[in-house]
Amino acid sequence: MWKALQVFVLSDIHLNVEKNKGMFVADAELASCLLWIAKQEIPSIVILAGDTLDFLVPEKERMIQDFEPVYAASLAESIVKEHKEVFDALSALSEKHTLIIQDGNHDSELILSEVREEIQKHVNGVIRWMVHGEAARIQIGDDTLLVVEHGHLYDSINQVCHEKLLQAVHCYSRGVIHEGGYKAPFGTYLVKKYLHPLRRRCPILEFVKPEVPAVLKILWRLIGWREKIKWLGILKNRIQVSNKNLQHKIKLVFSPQSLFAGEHTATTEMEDFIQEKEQEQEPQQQQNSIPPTQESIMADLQKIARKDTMFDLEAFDENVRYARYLFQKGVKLFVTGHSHAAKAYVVNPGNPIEEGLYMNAGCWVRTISLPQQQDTKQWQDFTQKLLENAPLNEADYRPYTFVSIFLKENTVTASLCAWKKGQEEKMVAWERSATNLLWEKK
Ligand SMILES: [Mn+2]
Repeated sequence: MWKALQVFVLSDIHLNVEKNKGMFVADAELASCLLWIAKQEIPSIVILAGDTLDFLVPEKERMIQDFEPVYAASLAESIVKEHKEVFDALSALSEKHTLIIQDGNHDSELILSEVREEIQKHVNGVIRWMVHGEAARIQIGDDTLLVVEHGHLYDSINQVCHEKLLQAVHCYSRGVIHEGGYKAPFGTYLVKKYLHPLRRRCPILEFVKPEVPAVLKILWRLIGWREKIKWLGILKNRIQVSNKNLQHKIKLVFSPQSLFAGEHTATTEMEDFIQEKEQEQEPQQQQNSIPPTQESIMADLQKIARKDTMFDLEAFDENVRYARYLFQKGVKLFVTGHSHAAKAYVVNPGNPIEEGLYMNAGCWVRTISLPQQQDTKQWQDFTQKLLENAPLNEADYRPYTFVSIFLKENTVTASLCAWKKGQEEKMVAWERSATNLLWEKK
């Protein structure tokens, strides 16, 4: 376990082989943020909490396999080269602060030592790697235990089987091919097989958020009916299997009697999607003959906008179901990423034993807010711009975010910050003092 007076968490940066296009376009902003952290006087722990690199964006248009060790190191080299400014800033930061890099579902390749070395080469300080899905535990002051992890282990379509992945690495290191051993999560398959090939035709796929429902709905209009049937089957199966595994894993660790008492009845977005598609009256073949139009995409997005809580900092997200169990075990602050949706709220408020602050650090990927009004003209303009890949208004893009935590005079302050015009802007801050021991919004 680490101890620290100050911690910064950045998640879901998604550095990939592309530069100034695609989902990550924030080289200058990120570098300035990292240099600002580098200049902090208090020696700090800086955690890049997963999906820092994105190995799913292919270098050339090609179908990539579940796990490609040979290709991964050269891809890492290209990524570092394309984002030199960012790695220079990381290097400066690592000389003064403790730099931890955790794995996520887009950079499971960090499990390979040759990939880590490729990154370490460009960073002067020692990088502390956590690449087997484990969480980081950090003690802040005497009373606040912080846990940080990416969060993909709680997401049924993006759960990585770390045991199988490690077996694949064992085989690879001996020159043996691990046939049929490791299967990438369904989300990875979705990105590799559909999202990347289709994004030329439909560029909005890569930055429309909330990611899962919006992308699925648009993809749904672009794929054939055979695939639709196959998808529903796979999605359902994945959810059942992973929910079972996860419940089992959690039961082994936490007190079983309190598990899922009425909480697991909440359906996930994915389950809603499956239900909606299964209930649709139209025969699937017929659906397929209707090409996606601006109207149909607009209608899908409007539906999503009505339920969109992506940028409501206090809207519950799915990780909170698991945060509760950590809080019962004495964790006071739980920080994740993965969903790209920044969050900060207290779970079980006022209960000195089970209370905890849950935060999602958000992301550094270009994301857009869907219009919140019903105004048809505004929606038409918005959808048209999206489809033409034309620049949107400044206000349509959401800010890049991170979490900052520090101890001062026996009080821990945890803030969700936006990085705007080279400066930190606090979106919300919570405090927990050694005398009060409960989280209070500042
Ligand atoms: Mn992720």
